[in-house]
Order: sequence, then structure tokens, then C-alpha cells
Amino acid sequence: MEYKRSSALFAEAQKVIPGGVNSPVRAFKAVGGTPIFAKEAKGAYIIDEDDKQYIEYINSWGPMILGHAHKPVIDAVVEKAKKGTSFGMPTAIETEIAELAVSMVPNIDMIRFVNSGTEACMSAVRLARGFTGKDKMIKFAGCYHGHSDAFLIQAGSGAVTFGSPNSPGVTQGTAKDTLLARFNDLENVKEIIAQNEGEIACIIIEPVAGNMGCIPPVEGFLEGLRTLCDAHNILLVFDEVMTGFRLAKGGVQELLGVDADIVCFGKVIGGGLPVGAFAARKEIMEHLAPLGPVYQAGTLSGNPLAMAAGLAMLQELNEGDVFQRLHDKTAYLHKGIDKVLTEAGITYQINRIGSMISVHFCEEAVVDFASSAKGNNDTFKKFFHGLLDRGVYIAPSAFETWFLSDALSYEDLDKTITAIEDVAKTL
Ligand code: KE4
Repeated sequence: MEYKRSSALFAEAQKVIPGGVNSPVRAFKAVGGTPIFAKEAKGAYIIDEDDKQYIEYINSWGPMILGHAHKPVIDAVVEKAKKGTSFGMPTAIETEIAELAVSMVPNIDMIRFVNSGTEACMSAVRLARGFTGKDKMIKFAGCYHGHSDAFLIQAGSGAVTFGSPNSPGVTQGTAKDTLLARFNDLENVKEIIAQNEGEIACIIIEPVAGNMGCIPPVEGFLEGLRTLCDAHNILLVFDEVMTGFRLAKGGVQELLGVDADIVCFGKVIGGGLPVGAFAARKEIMEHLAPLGPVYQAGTLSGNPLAMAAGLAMLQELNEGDVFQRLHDKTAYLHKGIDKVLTEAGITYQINRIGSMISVHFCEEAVVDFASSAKGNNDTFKKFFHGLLDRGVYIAPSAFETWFLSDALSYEDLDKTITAIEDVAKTL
């Protein structure tokens, strides 16, 4: 398929922006080819600069849960913008969205808004370290918490390991405090805690992983982490940047009934504008400046336009049965993909929970990073480009999840399933 205008724009972009993008995953490196440039979007559809329309399953990597250019969100931002775009002063709308978020999510009394999921997770870990007085953190291979140094760590060899940086610029000094565990492997976590008794401030996890494909926790895994944290005075940090306000009103804590100590948000909470947040019970949040000694700040934190977008989004999600509709649509899509890939004799796995779903071209169940990495990427590349050419836009990497929006109709889902049926014949 010829993406003429996107190709020309990409060539220009690469002259002044590293890799031509402002976030690496947009560059199509994992699937090859030229990244398509978005011109506009409405509801369940994106239109690229070559005026080609796609049924889309990225939705800005999660935020567009109600569909693109959702009128109540747009109207709220436009109205707010007329009164100024930023003040660097407290505003009433920050309290309004804070009160609403706190009312929707279990176990949080207070919330601090920041400008990205990275900032939310980075600040949450600093807060956990400040609250506990301990330095180390456990994260899980394959979980992504943004690009802060402490998270860009790849395991060294051995089960119990000090991380080693997987990005230049991250120092060994930073890496030594990040311990890497295997997702869905409670024994491995127990081992790491035993090796570092008394030194671990927090365990940070995507309670439903979305950065190695979609990987739900196995039965008892999150509950086991909760028990371990209680026994060893470790804070459990749920990175719900993807899952917050997506899998349920109260996120994974509500959906799966496991309590976190600190919860991180992003994506949906900003309605598509740059917003992240972290939240916890009062005794933890009171350690934050200006109340307490743990410093955290941001010029544009609580920005009025971003708050207006987020508030309009949360208000709609707080009413009605959007989460059930999203669950039903995703189950319908799952069933349809199952049918056509099976009929085509393809070897595949599908992981799904709520409105998050991913397709993996491998034999065994995908339950952690190692099993996710066994997916056949050549097949995935053909799958991705085959769908793109047929007007269906899924995440340009096998290590991502698809995000459904409520703007998707069952006709859109049927068209998607038909496109997959067609592509399956070429795999
Ligand atoms: P941001 O700093 O990109 O807003 O959020 C970082 C982050 C934190 N936690 C989780 C669970 C996340 O998924 C993310 C960001 N997600 C990626 C998609 N896998 C954003 C896309 C991108 O990097 O451009």
C-alpha cells in the first residue's frame, strides 16, 4: 500500500526530530515500513494524511476510551481555553476532578496530578522510598512504567538479580536499586525479598500487564504480592496508567479485588491531554511536599485544559455501563478472531481482559515476558501490515495491547474480523 503523504512527512520529520517521532513506538521499528501520519480522528476512526480511514484499536495508546474527538471532552477543552491556558496557580477544577477520581477508585484519599504516566510512576516510587525509608524497588520484566532511569533496567543473569541498565545513560548506581522479577511468578518474588530483606521500599507492577501484549495476572498472583508486602513492610504500587478508568471505574483494584498502597494513573484520566496522577491513602500522601519532605513538582501539573478534558471523561465513565459494553465488544471481537484464525490453521494465542486484548503467534500460553517473546514476529509483521492495508490499525508491536473504544460498533468489529480472516490466508 502506498502511503505517499505519510512517507513525505516522515522524511521531513526525520530531519528535525530524532527518528521522526516524539515517541519511539510510533516509528514502526518493530513492524517495519513507514509510520502513518494521523490527520484527524472521530469516534472509532482515524484518517491519515493520505486520506485513508482506519478502524482503530490504539486510541492514542489508551486514552480515547470513548472514541476520538468525543464531543463533551472537546467542548470542555474549548470552553476552558477561552479563559486562559495555564496559570501556575491552584484552580477549582483540580479539586473537582480530584474529588471525582478519589470517589471512583478504592483505597485512595488523596491524588497528585502530573503530566505523564512516567512522572506518576517515578513520583510514586520516590514517595514509597520516602515513606518507608528504604531504597530498593522490585519491578517485573516486561512491565513498562515510563522512561525514568529506575525503570529502564534489564535483568542480569540468574533468578535473583541486580538489574543492569538497558539504556545508555542509566547508571549502575541507579540500576543497583532496581530488582527484576518474573511476572506471574510469586516464588521468584519471595526469593528476591529474602535476598534483600529490609531493603525494599516497594513492588511496582502493571496489575494487568499491557506492555508485553496483554497479560492478566494468574489466579492468586496479585493476592500473593499483597500478602508479601504486608509481611515485609513493602508498599504495593499498582501502575494503572493503562488499566485505570479502563478495566473498571475503580480499575484493577475493583475488577480483581486486590488492594494497592499507591496507584498510578495516566492516559484515560487526561481525556487525551497530558495528565498523569498518583494516589494513595492520606498517611502516605501527606509525605509529599509542601506538606511533607518528599519533593515533587510540575509547572503544568493540573493544567486547566487537561483537567477539563479529564473531568469530562471521568464524569461520563462514572455514569452508566460503558465498562460492560466495552467488555462485551471485546469478547465479541475475541470470539470472531478465534474463529477465523482457527479456520485458517494459524498457531496463535489471544489474551483478553476487559477492553484490552492481544494476539500472539506462538504455541504456548503467554503469561510473562519470556513466553511473550516467543511470538513469531515475522508473522506479526505480516498480520499488522495486512490489517493496515485493509483499513484496520492495531498497535505496531507484538509487545503492546489493543485498546477498544466504546465508539466501536458491532459493524466495525465485524469488518475487523473479516479483515483478519482475509489476512490469515496470507500468513
Ligand atoms: P507516559 O509517560 O508515556 O504517559 O506513560 C508511561 C507508562 C507508564 N505505565 C504504563 C503501564 C504504560 O503503558 C505507560 C506508557 N505506555 C506506552 C504504550 N505501551 C505509551 C506509548 C508510547 O510510549 O508512546
